[in-house]
Amino acid sequence: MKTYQTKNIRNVVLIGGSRSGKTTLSEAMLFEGKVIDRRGSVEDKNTVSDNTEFEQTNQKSINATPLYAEFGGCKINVIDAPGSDDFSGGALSAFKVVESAVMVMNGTAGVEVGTTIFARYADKYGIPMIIAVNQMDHEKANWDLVRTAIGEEFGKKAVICQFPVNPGPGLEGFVDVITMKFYNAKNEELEIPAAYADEAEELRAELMEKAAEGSDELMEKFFDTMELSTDEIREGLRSALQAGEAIPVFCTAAKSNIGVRRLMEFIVNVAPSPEGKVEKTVEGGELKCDPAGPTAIFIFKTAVEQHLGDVSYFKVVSGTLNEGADLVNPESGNGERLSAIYSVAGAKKEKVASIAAGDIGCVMKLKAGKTDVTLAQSGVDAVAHMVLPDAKYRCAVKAVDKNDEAKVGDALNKIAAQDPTIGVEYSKELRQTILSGMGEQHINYVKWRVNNEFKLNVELFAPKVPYRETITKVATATYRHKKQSGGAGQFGEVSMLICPYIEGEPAGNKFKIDGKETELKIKNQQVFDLEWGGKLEYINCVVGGAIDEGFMPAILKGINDKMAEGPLTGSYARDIRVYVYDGKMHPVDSKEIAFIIAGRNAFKEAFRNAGPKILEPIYNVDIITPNDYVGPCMSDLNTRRGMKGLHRPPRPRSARRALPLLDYPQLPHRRRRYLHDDLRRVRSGSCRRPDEAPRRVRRPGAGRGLVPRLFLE
Ligand SMILES: Nc1nc2c(ncn2[C@@H]2O[C@H](COP(=O)(O)OP(=O)(O)O)[C@@H](O)[C@H]2O)c(=O)[nH]1
Ligand SMILES: [Mg+2]
Repeated sequence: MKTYQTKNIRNVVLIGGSRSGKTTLSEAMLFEGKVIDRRGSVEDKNTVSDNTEFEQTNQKSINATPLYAEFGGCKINVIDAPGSDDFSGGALSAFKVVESAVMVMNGTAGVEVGTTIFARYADKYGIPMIIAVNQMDHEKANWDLVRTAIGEEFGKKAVICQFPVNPGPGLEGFVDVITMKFYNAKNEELEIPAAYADEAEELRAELMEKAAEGSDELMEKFFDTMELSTDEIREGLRSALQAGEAIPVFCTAAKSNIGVRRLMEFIVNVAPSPEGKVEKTVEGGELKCDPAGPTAIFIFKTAVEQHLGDVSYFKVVSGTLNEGADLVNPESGNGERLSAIYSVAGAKKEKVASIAAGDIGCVMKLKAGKTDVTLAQSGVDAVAHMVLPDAKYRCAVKAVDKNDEAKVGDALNKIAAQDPTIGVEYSKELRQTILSGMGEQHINYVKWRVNNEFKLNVELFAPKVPYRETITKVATATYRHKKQSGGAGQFGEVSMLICPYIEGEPAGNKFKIDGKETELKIKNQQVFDLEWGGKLEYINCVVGGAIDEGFMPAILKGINDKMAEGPLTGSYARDIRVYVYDGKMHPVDSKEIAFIIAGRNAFKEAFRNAGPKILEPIYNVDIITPNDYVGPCMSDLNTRRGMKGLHRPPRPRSARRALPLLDYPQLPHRRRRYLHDDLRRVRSGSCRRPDEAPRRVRRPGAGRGLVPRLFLE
């Protein structure tokens, strides 16, 4: 294959709901681009894109597959992304390397949950979007429904560039209002049939208006003549598309290969090329997509492929990559030789001599073996890392055979290095390894990989709940630690008062101690942010040198030790104010260890008397569901003690409803408005497989008359 110049490259990702036809469309694009001479189908399990066993068995895409088609003098790199939110990591990492997205919509269903999810992502990541209304040949194809739904979802941004003639199994073709031609089922370009001329004129007028908004010049011309040429429409659409102001709408029937060629033509003519695109670097600098610039490639996907081992897919962000290039990873300093480089269409890989800036390719067996990595000529910074959403689903994982524990750890870490939406961490608090991902299917896929690729058996189960402990009242305690028999003696005595820490409320100094109104003299105070969320305020009120200043850190250490292992259940304690107001020393035996022990025990005793409470984590969740599932979703959430949020966002115009749930309920007491910043860890507690019956958790402390309260993130 020849080396394509940057301006002749188009990088697009196919996004959209599951089963809208992305994989089928990519197959048709490859066929039109002469990469394959026979179209496979999802049902026959022989598409270029869905080429892994898991994908073929499940008849759905799991991985984002880079493909290409040579068309109209251009190389269109097509990344076929999975449609399920569980595997959205594939689409989101593709956003890092494409200049536009084709949103494939199911012509029988209109706007689906997947459409909304991925349109939001495209908007968030600033990726221009083209809509392809697919399955126009399906017996249930409904153009009017889809068109209305598009209008409701995308408003004025959506510009209809095509409409179908006789949608359904007898689909005759599409009228295109950019070229003002009719494309029949054999993809031939014909004059528009008279019956559709008026509708075409009407849509063209709307299209011209939208295109005119693309630039001031075009707007002027449009006002003067009320007419724009086809090229001017293209130019205007390109600007509006790139600015995120226009979403051109096309129609396809990928399975019968109708309209695909015309869509590709539009991509070549109007979709942006990578030329001049600027990537930010980790150091805040910029890398311009220029074939004459310094060589830098960015790895956006890593996969283990049959017979090939590790394959790294990259985009040349700058410069020109030649085979045999020696590059370095600017972040680790490790060098890599790229002895052979390939153009890639799924499993089909073609060796090439060089790849220019903006193009996508792959390389095998890199030492780095990781995604989200830059390899560049020395002196060039790494490209800024991908920004991916936080994990939505967590579970605990362990090896079935205890002897495999280390191997399972290695396997999970390897998978996580390849897929940045997978997280693996050992939770010290829960004493469990927590595996996190984008959804249940995603986690199950990891399990499948561990079983099949690494030949190890793992068990997934619900993680423990990360409870917290706190207090609700003021209490005091005095503890004397004395060890004066045999060897060196130890002596330390600490008197402390503890009370709840309330954010923004200054520390008081008037308390009733031993039945006497007492005013404490605050000498100094420090507020500590606790590693597990919440605060500890440590206040020194010791008068008359009862305890040396030098022992104060030892007492604090004792308190910290006990807070890390709460007196009630061993969970972390938080939001407590400690006043050390008195104590005793011994001229010889007082030493650090004595005060650590005295601090720890005094705290423990005071805590027990201070109305201790167990706190249970709650989480904010946003749920998007079709109207039909609102009821089941609500009752499912009720079985999990879900609370409906107080802050309802405005209802979207479309048929679906966004239900904000578990939004901050207004709890009556400020003290309960617990702020927890260590989101990740706390969230790890809430995950449960949706198919699993709600667990009856015997909450710690329940038997002791302690009613768990909630704490909020
Ligand atoms: N009738 C019809 N069926 C289609 C079309 N495109 C895809 N399909 C079918 O829709 C199903 C899902 O297609 P697939 O390409 O896997 O969708 P993806 O999940 O978006 O990748 C498969 O059974 C396809 O054969 C189309 O244009 N017309
Ligand atoms: Mg697919």
